[in-house]
Amino acid sequence: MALTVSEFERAYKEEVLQLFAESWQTASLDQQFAALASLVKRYSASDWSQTKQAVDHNNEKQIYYFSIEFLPGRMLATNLLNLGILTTVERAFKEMGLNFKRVLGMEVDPGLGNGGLGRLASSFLDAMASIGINGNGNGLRYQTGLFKQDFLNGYQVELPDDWLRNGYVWETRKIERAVVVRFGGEVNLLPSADGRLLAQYRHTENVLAVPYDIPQIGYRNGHVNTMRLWQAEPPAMGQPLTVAQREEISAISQSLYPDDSTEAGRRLRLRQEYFLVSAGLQSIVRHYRKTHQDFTQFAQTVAVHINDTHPAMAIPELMRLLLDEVRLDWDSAWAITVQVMSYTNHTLLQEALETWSIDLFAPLLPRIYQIIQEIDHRFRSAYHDADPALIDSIAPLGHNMVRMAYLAVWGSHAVNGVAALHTRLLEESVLSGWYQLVPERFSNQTNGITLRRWVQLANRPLAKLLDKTIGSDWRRSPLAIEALQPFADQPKFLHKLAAAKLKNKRSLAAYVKRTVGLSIATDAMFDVQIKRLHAYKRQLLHLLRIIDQYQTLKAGLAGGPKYVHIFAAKAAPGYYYAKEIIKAINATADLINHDPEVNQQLQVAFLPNYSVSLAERIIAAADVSEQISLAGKEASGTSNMKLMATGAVTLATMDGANIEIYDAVGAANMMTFGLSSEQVLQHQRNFDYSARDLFERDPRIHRIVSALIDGTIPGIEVEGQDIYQSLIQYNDEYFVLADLKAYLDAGARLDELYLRPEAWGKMVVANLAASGRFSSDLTVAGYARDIWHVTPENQVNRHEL
Ligand code: 6GP
Repeated sequence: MALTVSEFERAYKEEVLQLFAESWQTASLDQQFAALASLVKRYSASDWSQTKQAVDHNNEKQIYYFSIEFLPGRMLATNLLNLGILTTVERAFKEMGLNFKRVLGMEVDPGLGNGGLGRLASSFLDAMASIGINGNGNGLRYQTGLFKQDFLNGYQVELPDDWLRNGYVWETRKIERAVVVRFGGEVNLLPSADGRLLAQYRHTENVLAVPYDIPQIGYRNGHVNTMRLWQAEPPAMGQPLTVAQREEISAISQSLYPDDSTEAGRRLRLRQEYFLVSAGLQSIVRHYRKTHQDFTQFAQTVAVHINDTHPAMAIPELMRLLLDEVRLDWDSAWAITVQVMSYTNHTLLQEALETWSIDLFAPLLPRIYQIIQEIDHRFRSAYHDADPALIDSIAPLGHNMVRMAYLAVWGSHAVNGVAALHTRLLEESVLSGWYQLVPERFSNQTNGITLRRWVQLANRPLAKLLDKTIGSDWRRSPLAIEALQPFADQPKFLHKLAAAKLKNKRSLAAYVKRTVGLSIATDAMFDVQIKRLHAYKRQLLHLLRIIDQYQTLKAGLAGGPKYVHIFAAKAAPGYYYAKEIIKAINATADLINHDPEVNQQLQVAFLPNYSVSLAERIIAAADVSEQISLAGKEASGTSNMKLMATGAVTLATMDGANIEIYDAVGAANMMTFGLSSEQVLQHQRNFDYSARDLFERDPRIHRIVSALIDGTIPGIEVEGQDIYQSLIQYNDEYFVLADLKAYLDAGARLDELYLRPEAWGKMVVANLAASGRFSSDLTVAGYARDIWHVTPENQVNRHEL
């Protein structure tokens, strides 16, 4: 949008006055933020309304991205950037003498997600708007997020993440669009006038689903989509409810990821999932009916994407609506449903493949269960000629369970994994039976990231340098950054690149000092591992390398470059082992940071409360990106992409999207090590891996691992023992020791390169130049082409590669 500095200033001052009856000079930072956000929302309002009108007017296809999680991060800077007024507003703030950065910092991170899956969902919403397709988010408006993490004596402490306490400036409550979602009760199928059965519900628990809409502004294209979040409320009318009943209703959208280790927790989770899909689909069907007489056009105008299995009940729910409310026959309803639905799998971990016991499921969702039974029955009949054992093993119902992933594949026309290796492993293992049956449904769509957020906004020094060096095309066309490659040989440019990195390191160092009181050396190599804490991600492996570095320095041997190891990770509240790793890292950090014999060379910072905003601070400052999951476990990873895109060099196993980063940058520009997924599988099949052997035979491994239990690291008597036992006694399920030697060697090679700034700079440039292909704009263009069958207004294409 066109806006001059003085126009903006005038509007802003007026906004502060109108909202708070305050002059802009006396307004608090919170008020300054709220006024700016409110103005931005206003600036986007007409585009938002026009985008919605155009959709209806032209009968354009809409994508609905159903996800139990979103992690949008702060939105203000993104919205300013995407409206094209970021620099104008910055200038105005400077003129007014207001602190723009601090105002941005007043925004809360929405507590709507846990990790990669949620962040990906949000990056897709940004991408859909930015490439100009009609793509809307459909999620839940959790009152409280996962938790706020702090450390007490090195232990994780979980504090409530009450992120909505002061309201959320970007949302609009749309009570007039509320729908009713029904749980429980009885369903009777009664004959009706049209000769078919009519489902009649009795004694249901009715929950009002109230939507809150948030604009999703596209990058400088006037396209504004909607993220719709549903809140559960007791209905205004009907039977009076007890306090307990009202609470049970509100609980549905109360908090993200309730503890699922209890039956009550599981039931609540199931209620959340159904609430999400039923509210979303009811509103989609209602909207469609406003402009259409019949359902012949439905699959051409609506696509529903199931983001992992949590919303897989969208399949039987759409069937329910088409059968019971629209009154279609089964075959027509099923044909529409399969055309509308598509499903992305995000994990190979067995424990994350959702199943629901029928005992829990059937009474809570009787009609949905009936429909799933029918789906299962018809699936089995359709394949009565096939191997019965195969069909049995992949049917939607089996072992007294509803198997969500299988339901999702059968009810979708397209199924995809999130990196090439992941998709292949889905086809070969987790979903191999399905792949045999319907191979044509499978495709790979490698994840992507919002480069605008991670480079344009979170790495301003780099962004400026890119503009000066190759012009600003890269801001709109991600692949244009390839033009940087020739600069790998220009020492002057490499110098500037290093200077930009140093600037980012200084900002991060100031933040670390402020928050945890540690002064980190900005002339050190910043070695970063940021992601959820999980055994398969192997933060433990990283810790063992740190212990090795510590022992080397203590032995008086010359170390490599100066190191600052930076961690950020939350462990699930019930994940005891992960919490022990956190404690062990913190205890080691404490030991090292306070030891004058080593702390000039080596430091460790575990930053609490990993979040999108914290990631924005860390990533720009990183030199090394640790992507060291056990091969075959990390579906894709996305921090790997964010880090390489801001000039970090990747130290990685051949897992997930690391492999594609390797393909993009070449062997010379990334350090890989460790077992391949095939080798891991071999060992698991042959039972020929012995961690104890390695421990006993290799003196270095022996020395490192022993530090966990011999008092080297004070304060981890219990944790050190447990971790030690997980490695030695229980044979190291995640092959940490199997990969340790190769990891240490790879680290040493990286050290050598780091000590040669030109060699390092070359690698950094190669990474930057190759980063464009990991833009989520391109990923989403792939979904649009292969899965949703829509054409973006703004053409972007990975096939340009
Ligand atoms: C994650 C995967 O673990 C990660 O590898 C991937 O990059 C990300 O999804 C986005 O695709 N999975 C989840 O967060 C999850 O909850 C059920 O999977």
